[in-house]
Amino acid sequence: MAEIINQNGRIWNRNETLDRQQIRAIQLEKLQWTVKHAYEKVPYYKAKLDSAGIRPTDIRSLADLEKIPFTVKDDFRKNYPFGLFAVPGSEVVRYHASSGTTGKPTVVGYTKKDMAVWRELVARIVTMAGVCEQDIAQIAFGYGLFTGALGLTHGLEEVGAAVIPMSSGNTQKQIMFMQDFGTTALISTPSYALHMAEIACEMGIDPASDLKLKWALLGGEGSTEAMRTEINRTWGIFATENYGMSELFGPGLSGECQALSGMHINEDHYIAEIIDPKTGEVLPEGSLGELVITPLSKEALPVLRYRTKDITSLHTEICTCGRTTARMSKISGRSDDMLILGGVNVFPSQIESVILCIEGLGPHYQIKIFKKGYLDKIEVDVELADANMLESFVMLEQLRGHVCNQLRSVLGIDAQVNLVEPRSLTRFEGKAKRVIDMRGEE
Ligand code: DLL
Repeated sequence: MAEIINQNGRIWNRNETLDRQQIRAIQLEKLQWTVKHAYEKVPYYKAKLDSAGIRPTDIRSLADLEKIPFTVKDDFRKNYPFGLFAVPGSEVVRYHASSGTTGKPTVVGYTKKDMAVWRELVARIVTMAGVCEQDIAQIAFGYGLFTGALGLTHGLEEVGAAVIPMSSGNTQKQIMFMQDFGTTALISTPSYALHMAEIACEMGIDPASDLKLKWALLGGEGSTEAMRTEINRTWGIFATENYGMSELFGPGLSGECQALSGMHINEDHYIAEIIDPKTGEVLPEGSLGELVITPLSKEALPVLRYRTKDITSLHTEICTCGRTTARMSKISGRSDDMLILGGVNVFPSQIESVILCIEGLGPHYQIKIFKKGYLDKIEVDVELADANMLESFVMLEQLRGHVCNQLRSVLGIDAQVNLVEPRSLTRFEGKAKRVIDMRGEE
């Protein structure tokens, strides 16, 4: 049961309301434990810290964190599958893995104690989002090695909500269950939430009025405010977003409360830093940069200063919900998926923001990048909101011209824009793949 109840809803754990000094004291104590644990139990970390000239006893204040070298995804690949584990296999009770686009997957493991921490972390996120023991939560993430589905299952059960472990896909059946079971919370990626609403409409069900859905907890991929607005409108709900990654437990790292002013980080279990992705320099509060996370409670797989590649900023002013934990802004892109087009840096999320603010366009789009001669070219396919628009060539051309102009003025890029029929682009049941980069293919 949530411990604190105020006018903005419940807070699961008092640790979410500690003052900054108390949070920092907990962080230091746990950081010292984590560094020692990694140093003593993981030969790879011992070698890494030795070559940086650092002993666990050198970590005397939180400022000493900066001395520790970063961990990157490649460290996991080099140590595939269990080289970074700090406990014997007999103590591991769960494995998960995230599929990379290249090479071996990233394997992660949990002890019994890790599982209890993970459950607690997700319970907090779920509570922030408004879900409680009265709710019926339908999980539309794919079950399996992905941490999203089981992670949310554990946290939702911890708060006492009833879980329907639907998995992703089988969309018509999802809608039928929503209707028949009276589902009140949908757990999915934002792109799949949009797709499900379309299928419901096709089935003659108005998602906003024929279902009991109140909440959506969206995560696993980014989305813009415009996409959230569209999800709220079509489903008639209040959607929040949450963030995490397999190497850092999975979901449970941070989530939005109902004040929607950033995602609260569970700071008694994580230290967050923002760095300049090019130089590695730590940036001051409020700066946009790459998120680096040091989890503080991981037994099976300690990780020091993990470079997430996700671009965000941190804010510590107190939130109206009563939580004192730092918040991270929406992920605005990844340092590794930044597109460089003729020297201009562009994040796919910026293109999405432009498209979704234009009336007449649906929320589905696809970005294709290719080379013409030596030049980078970008093509954006966007679905029209209404098939009737295809009938007026003049209107279509005007709209297309408007989209091109907006992309040019906001992002400084010249894109070929194709307006396509509603429902003609690929839909995704898991994480959406919006960008197809064909530059390496010639
Ligand atoms: O996606 C964990 C998760 C599942 C979080 C469900 C929340 C809900 P991975 O498969 O390891 O773990 O992928 C991690 O997904 O580095 C981000 O790039 C992206 N990501 C996850 N949540 C968000 C979000 C899970 N809310 C990678 N906004 C991360 C933007 C997100 N990107």
